[in-house]
Amino acid sequence: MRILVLGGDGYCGWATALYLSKKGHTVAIADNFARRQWDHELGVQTLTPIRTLAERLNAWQDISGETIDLFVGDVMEYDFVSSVIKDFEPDAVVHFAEQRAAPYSMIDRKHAVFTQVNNVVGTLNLLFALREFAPDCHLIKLGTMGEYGTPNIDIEEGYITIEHNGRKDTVPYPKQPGSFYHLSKVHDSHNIMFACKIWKLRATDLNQGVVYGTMTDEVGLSEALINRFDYDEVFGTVLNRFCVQAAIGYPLTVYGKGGQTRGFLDIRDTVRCIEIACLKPAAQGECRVFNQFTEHFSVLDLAHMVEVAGKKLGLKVKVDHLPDPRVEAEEHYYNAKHSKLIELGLQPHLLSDSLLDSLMNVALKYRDRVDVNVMLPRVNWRKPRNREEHRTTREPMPL
Ligand code: NAD
Ligand code: USQ
Repeated sequence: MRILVLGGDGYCGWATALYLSKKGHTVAIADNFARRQWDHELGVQTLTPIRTLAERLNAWQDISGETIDLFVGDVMEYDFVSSVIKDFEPDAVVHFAEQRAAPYSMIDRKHAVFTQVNNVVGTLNLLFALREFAPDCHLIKLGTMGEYGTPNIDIEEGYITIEHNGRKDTVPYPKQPGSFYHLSKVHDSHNIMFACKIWKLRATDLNQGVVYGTMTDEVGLSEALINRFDYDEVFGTVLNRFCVQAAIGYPLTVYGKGGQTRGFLDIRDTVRCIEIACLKPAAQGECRVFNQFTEHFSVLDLAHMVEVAGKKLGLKVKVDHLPDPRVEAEEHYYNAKHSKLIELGLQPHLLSDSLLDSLMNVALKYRDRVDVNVMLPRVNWRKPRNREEHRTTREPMPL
């Protein structure tokens, strides 16, 4: 297949582009390197020393003999998106190219507005470009499990059948997201659903859980192909952060009680889920939704698992409870369905198997690069920064 990966310089996108290329698909990447710019803005860097995209693509060509085409540009520019679709003529577009950190979207007004404009406008441009130049192309869009929030009932895959005043209907599952970032994904989902209905586009909205790990078979082939591993308070996700904290003897930063429960998956399953979605496309006019995670854990479960794994490696791991900088339920019911990808052939990598090799060892290997100043949360959901605070020091925001 001809597969276009938007956001292919990022964490999920890079691993996916290599995986699909290795599988024999013709792959192209589009990216505007915004993510590298946000790292500069925040004064943070990935634990792993990632190379420039040009260097990585050359290394991939040398190692695999496969070429991945590169389009540099911003999906917020319609001319860019439409020209890529026209030039590359994809069978499938995998759309990762969004601002994806909840804390980044909660820094202040400017970051909230940027996140929603970047994400919603990029996706809208893509929908219009597909309608005009590639109406049969399958859109595979990365959404998030956080779109649903933490309702006190079971979470279905995208839609729920309800009976109301004696009548029955199947409707989109209610959304109660917990940040302006997560809200941007809800807006995207509605726009995609609407475009499929009116223009008969085909789309798969993947409500992905929190991804962990950095190694895939392809990324592991050479140091030159290494993927991002973020651990800072804005872009670092919880399990990746805990592993880095354990590797340097920093107390694990559990926010609040730690009963916050989320769906998680190994990055090796992310790339496989994308391939499954590509190979088994949605029908014309269909907007299907898959919940893309393999297991769920509470934050405290993860902290204890890291504690045990650390002990085996001779590390002294302490678990700390910080006041929660987010507004979220710290104890709640959580039961989300996630059977559709399994039914289509996904064989999950479970956390217990992969934690030590894939995560702790990477964290230990690069621990000399860790900046301890980026561990404490400074972004506060209750108190967005004002202009003065935005020109900030590295001091934690007062809670
Ligand atoms: P990332 O920040 O590592 O990668 C995103 C990439 O998109 C970056 O390379 C960035 O430069 C690019 N990009 C952003 N805006 C762009 C624009 N306007 N034009 C062109 N390129 C642009 O993020 P990631 O962790 O790889 O996440 C990818 C997608 O998966 C996101 O949509 C995210 O919401 C979703 N997701 C991620 C996770 C996770 O745990 N990482 C979990 C669930 C869903
Ligand atoms: N948390 C801690 N300590 C930390 C970091 C986080 O207790 O040091 C807690 C948070 O309060 C939250 C949970 O861990 O309750 C998850 O936080 P996270 O930063 O790992 O993940 P989140 O903000 O939800 O965002 C990440 C990705 C995002 C993706 C989402 C999937 O950054 O792109 O959409 O996971 S989901 O959570 O399913 O919505």
